[in-house]
Amino acid sequence: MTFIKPEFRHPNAPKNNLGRTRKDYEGGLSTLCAGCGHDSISASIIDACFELNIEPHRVAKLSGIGCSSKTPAYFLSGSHSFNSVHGRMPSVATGANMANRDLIYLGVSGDGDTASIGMGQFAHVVRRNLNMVYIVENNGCYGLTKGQDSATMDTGSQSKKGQVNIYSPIDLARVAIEIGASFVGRSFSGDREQLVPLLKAAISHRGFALLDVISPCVTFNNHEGSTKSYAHTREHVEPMPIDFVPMRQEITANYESGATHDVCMHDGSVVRLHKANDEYDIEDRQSALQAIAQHSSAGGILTGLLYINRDGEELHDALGTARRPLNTLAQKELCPGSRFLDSINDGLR
Ligand SMILES: Cc1ncc(C[n+]2csc(CCOP(=O)(O)OP(=O)(O)O)c2C)c(N)n1
Ligand code: SF4
Repeated sequence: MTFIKPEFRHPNAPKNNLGRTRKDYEGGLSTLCAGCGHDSISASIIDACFELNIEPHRVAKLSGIGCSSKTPAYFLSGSHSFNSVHGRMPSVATGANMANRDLIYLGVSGDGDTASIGMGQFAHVVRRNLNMVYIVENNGCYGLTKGQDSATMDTGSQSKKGQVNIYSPIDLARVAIEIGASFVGRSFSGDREQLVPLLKAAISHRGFALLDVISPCVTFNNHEGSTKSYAHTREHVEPMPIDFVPMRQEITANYESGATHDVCMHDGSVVRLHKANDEYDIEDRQSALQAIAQHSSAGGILTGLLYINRDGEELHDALGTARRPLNTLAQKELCPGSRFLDSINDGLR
């Protein structure tokens, strides 16, 4: 059977400030299983980029290998894209970002791609605070290779064949906070109301932003006994709702005073958090780690913006690299001549 994506769209479809419709942010037709959480995440990325008025050619999409890593083909067809090797997306992202700091880097990975073969690369891209959004589409299994357990599968979670996982899970959000990530959020593919503002905030953040998104695999890990199924996630999710107000837009929403907390980002945009009863300080690393651990040991899944550090230096700041993308530097700037080299050498004596 051949699937063709319909070209027709409503003539009065809403347009953003660039005069573009949502269709301009779509990609090819998805080949994932119907109902896969990854497709909902793609739809949220499309919404976030449309609403942020991002020109698609200003985005670079990067991924590893897996069903999740296939998804950049299904959004932003007008963007740059590189589908790399299993677990190696972070080094490709680092190289591309170092060469051209003017693009928005969106990395998409899976829990297998990140928490097993890619764990080493993940750790280093986090601690270097590379300016990128790193999305883990977390289904607790290796979907593409037919559902083996991944390292994020919870202890006691059952496979489709009834086998119980005996190992401790790796919580990527906690690992990332521990080793220096400057923005960490968790969400659920089925909660677009939370995921879209979280994506917008992550894109606006200057530095490394991890989004660990529970994204059920309907084919291999959506049964009773699995802790990454739609039913289990819906039942145990404890969302901290957020709004995102872009720079230059007035904050109009009116909430009861004391019930919200505004976090101002570098570019002037604002993340507005709706306080939960047990709200903690999301700008305090220890407090964030403690809150996530407490919710998880009580069987809950805390979602929302879990941690932010607005003062961290991103990699270009730390290295003092050229302000302009390397491909815009002319021969004269790249080779300023022997007198300039002599002055550098003199400065080092
Ligand atoms: C070097 C290497 N080892 C193993 C594989 C086989 N492989 C392909 S995808 C995958 C795991 C995918 O799992 P995940 O990243 O969680 O993505 P999902 O398919 O669940 O979205 C594996 C082990 C590979 N392609 N390359
Ligand atoms: S196998 Fe699982 S992860 Fe892969 S497309 Fe199907 S539902 Fe999604």
